[in-house]
Amino acid sequence: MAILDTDHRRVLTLPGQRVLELGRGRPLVMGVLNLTPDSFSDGGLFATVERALERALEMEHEGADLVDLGAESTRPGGGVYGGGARPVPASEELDRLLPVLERLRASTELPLSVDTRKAAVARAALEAGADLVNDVSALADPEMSGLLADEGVPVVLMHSRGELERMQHDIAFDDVVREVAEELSRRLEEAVSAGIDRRQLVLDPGIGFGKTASQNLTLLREIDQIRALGRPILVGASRKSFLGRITGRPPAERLAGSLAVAAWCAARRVDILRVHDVRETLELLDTLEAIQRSRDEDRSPEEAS
Ligand code: HH2
Repeated sequence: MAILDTDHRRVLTLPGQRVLELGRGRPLVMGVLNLTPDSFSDGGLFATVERALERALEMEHEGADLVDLGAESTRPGGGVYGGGARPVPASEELDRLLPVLERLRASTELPLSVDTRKAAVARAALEAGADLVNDVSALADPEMSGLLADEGVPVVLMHSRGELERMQHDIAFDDVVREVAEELSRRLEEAVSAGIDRRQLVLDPGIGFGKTASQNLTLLREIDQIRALGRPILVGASRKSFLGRITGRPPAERLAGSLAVAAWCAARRVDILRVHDVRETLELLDTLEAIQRSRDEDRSPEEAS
């Protein structure tokens, strides 16, 4: 089996005739830009417009394929996360998001996604030039699916259960992989029934959202079963607390664990990796790809044909 598979090309269509090509041989790297005071690993770091712009352009320079702007922390409540993030009203989310998004859009063609659960925020972000919507609630806002069907942009549907505030208190799966796959499949079909183009939908198992550390590991181990739903897969495991359980490290020191997950996912043809450490993740993926390519180049012409 090829480590980095090139036979699963798919295209997400962005506004303005632009595309995101998936399955080109390595996962795409989505850089995280948290415009929040309270995100679990980097809250407050990019809280000024200047600092946020600088980080976004730095990620572009490092080779990010897209950048995900989030202005509300989605840190779940309970367990290692304590009380969870404070929900913010749409007006506050927009006050954090729009000044950065507008200036970023004016400076780069890089695909920009908005990480939001609110249709009002998604609408304003798309008007300001966002290209895709990353919804960790998978269309819980009743206005969201209609908006996305009309806009026709790519959408990430992430698996989670229950309210963020209590999510880590109420964990109950008999078979985490089967149940996540079934629930994601239901959300996928609901999205399609609501008029969203199936070809624009990306699925995400929601690592860290209402799952125990060992359930997160099981989902990663069995990620092929989520891929079997037939849509591109995004994984967001970067710096998450299950990595801290393994390595004993605080969020900002979980690079090695995050890279291990990236390598695992690349070998299983995950399409998009949502990461804080863009440069290091790309160096890892480039190295995997070089090993793969060297094997192809070493083959004799007969073997390679
Ligand atoms: N994880 C976080 C936020 N958004 N989106 C998707 N699709 N998948 C994820 O796993 C995911 C996500 C949480 O990470 P982060 O943004 O770093 O923290 P916070 O929510 O505290 O801002």
